[in-house]
Amino acid sequence: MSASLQDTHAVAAELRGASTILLLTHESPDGDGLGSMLGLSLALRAVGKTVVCVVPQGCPDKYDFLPGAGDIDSEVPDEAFDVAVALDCDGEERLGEALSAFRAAGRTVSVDHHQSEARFGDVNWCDGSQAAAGLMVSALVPALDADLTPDIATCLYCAIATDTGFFRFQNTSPKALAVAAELVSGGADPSEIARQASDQMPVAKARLLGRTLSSIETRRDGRIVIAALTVDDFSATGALPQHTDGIIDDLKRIAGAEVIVLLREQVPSEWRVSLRSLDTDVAAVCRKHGGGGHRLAAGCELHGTAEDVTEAIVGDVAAALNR
Ligand SMILES: [Mn+2]
Repeated sequence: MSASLQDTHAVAAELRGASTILLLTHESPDGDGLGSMLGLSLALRAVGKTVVCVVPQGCPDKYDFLPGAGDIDSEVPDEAFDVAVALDCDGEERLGEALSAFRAAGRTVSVDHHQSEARFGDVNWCDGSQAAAGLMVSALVPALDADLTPDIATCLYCAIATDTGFFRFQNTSPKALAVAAELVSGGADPSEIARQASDQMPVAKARLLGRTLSSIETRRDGRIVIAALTVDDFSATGALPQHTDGIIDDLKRIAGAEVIVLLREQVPSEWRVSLRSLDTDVAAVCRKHGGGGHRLAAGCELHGTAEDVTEAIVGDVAAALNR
């Protein structure tokens, strides 16, 4: 049996043995985290488990269409569950406010596909070769003896589609496409999921996108593109932090850009820095500043003026570009 299959069965065995299960994902949850969580919750409920899904900040509006999204709790529960599962979390601190509830469970499980170590559970299935956590949950569904329903297929298709940039990023593997095809056969609607999770945006986000595009600076003959959003940009547009989701991917469309740096000021002088690259290892740059992520998509948090933070990151990015 392959290592991955062994891990699938170890996680499935842990879930079968539980009667109450808490499902969690990372802070500022994305389509992969939410789709994986909701798809797994529907499969577990179908085989008789009591399941609670918690997102401390609540489900971002754009993912309201996912089946089961209305059942997500924003309150972190007091009771201890038999098993808690962290999905798509590259480190237990990524659970944010839900970390205490995770730790309080009888057994803990981590299912993750980031490159950095996510082995913080009693049972861990961490596989950096998987394009999305949704692919891993797609394997868990049959391992739990649950049927693939259209609702589960919708959640898992959304997970895989969003983490592969709707099948355009480098992680778009034959396996990602094959599993997505199975999910479409199982009732997922690719056109509707793309419309909900990617194409449409609230007007506040459109205004924020406008400000992002006007803030662009370039370095190294346009190979590095930098954009910054300040606290003022959010208050002037009425945009929420969740509205930055996907904006960095729009910046990747700039011709000649090899590394994109997006700075978001969370509170004055506290910056969330997101990096995307075509080839340069930006996870290494972010690890140097206490962050992490994937080789081509990573992030960290820094304190200071926009200028200081930009210089600190751009210096390291420029050095990595030359390597
Ligand atoms: Mn993911």
